[in-house]
Amino acid sequence: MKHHPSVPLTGYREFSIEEMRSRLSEFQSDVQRRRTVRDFSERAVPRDIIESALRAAGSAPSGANLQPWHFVVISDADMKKRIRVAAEEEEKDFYEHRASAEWLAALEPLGTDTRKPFLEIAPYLIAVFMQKTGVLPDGRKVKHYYPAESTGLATGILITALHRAGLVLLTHTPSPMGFLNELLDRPKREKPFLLLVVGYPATDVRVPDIRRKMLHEYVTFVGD
Ligand code: IYR
Repeated sequence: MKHHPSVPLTGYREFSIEEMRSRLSEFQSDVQRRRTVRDFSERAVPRDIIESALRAAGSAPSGANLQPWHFVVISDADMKKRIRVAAEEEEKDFYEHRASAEWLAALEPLGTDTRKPFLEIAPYLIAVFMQKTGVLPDGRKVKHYYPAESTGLATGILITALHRAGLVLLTHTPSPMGFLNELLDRPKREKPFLLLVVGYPATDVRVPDIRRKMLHEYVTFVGD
């Protein structure tokens, strides 16, 4: 094998099978409590909480370790308003023209519509961008590999970290999201991936009465 620079795996920790079970049981029930929320409180969240969660997200595996993601954290009231106006414009077109009857029927149980007040009410919006190409420190442009998979993995860690911190989120996908490049001054090589809405839930918030699939419905084991 060709030589490549390496270091010892100092961060690894092994647990007994019992510890594995109890750590996973705690993690699983904590993660399973997560619900997507659409009604937020205006209550502020300290910025260091968001930063810590983003540090966790930045640990995600990525194609060729090129870390093809960029997160824009928005708390500025004026920018939140501009994002709301642009998103509602796209959503109006979506709900009134572009969405198929089948899509609208699938959304019915969620009760979503063109109004997106949470974009102004929640203390933080996090715009996630996927970089199809990157720029090296010397200015050379490089191709990124598996940018969607990598950015999805980082976003999953971010959502889990913020949930574990006791915050709620909405994974919002105004479509199309090109307006985010313009408003947030991001280059064309970055594609908007998702808009996360983050904060505390509104008092007495309610969520759709929906169920999650059982393990056997989404897992197949081959072997013991
Ligand atoms: N982007 C629209 C519609 C929408 C689409 C899906 I798929 C959802 O899971 C929820 C909403 C909106 O945000 O309202």
